[in-house]
Amino acid sequence: MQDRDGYIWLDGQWLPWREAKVHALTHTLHYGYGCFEGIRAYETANGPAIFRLDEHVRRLVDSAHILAIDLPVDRATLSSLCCEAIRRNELRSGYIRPLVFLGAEKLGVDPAGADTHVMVAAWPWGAYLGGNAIKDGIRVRVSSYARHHPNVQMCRAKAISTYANSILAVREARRDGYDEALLLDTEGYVAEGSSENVFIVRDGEVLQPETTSALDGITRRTVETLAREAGLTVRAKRITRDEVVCADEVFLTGTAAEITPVIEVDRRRIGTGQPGPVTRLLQQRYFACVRGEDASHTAWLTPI
Ligand code: PPE
Repeated sequence: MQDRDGYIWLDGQWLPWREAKVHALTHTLHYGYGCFEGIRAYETANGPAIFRLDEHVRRLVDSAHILAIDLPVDRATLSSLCCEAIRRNELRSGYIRPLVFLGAEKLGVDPAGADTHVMVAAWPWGAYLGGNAIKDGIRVRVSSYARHHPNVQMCRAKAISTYANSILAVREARRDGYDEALLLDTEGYVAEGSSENVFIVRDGEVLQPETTSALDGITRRTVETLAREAGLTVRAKRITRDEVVCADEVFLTGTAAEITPVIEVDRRRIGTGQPGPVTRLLQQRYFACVRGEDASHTAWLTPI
């Protein structure tokens, strides 16, 4: 990642990509305290546009607030930096990564005295879970690791530190030959994927976990709206792992993973073993929105 052309915004300036560096004693590098966002820009007929930028920037500000980190930049500045990251790097589509971290001004767990730093980068990023994942679906295992309890880490924040949990889970899943992990919460109910929210479909009803431990995903919220507009019932409830394996359809949602069908969980086939009709319908509607082809949702796009 480090050896590329392009520009990264770091603490007030656009630096050449290779020069956007931090010191080895950076507080966040030692203790993982900070937060970030993951945002996609898509190619539309009118040039690149960022999908649901306001919601992502708002979640970043909320994440910082949850962590009690004072941001040195406001929402409007963050939004314009995201647009500028696409523009400066001459991307037609891409993934934008704003990151808030604490600096090398001091070490020791208490961050008092460490300055807040902000970085924004953008680069091209294709299918997150592999070339055919979106078309053919993926195989998932229930993780032996539980998703954070909300009193261990406050789970509405997209906090850097929560991702050690995601990394343990995804490495375990891949080591065992699966594509992705599905984490349960500490009570044993379905929470989410290592970097995606999860939905199941049963008898035409779209169900999502009623959980306080999953990230409040923006793709999840988009899918909820699109499913309702398609006349489907969407409901949040506690979901158990046996309900997942007995579902007609299962899919994961996330900015990076978009809408990825799950065709197998713990070596049990889901439905027909092929991505199902509800998943396909929601994929179609989602991709129409992000590409600016759905006139009723152009408000979700910020043209660059
Ligand atoms: N849960 C987790 C734990 C998560 O990381 C993500 C996004 C989601 C749910 C879905 O949220 P949303 O993107 O708002 O729909 N994961 C981001 C990071 C992926 C990465 O590898 O980095 C993403 O999809 O951008």
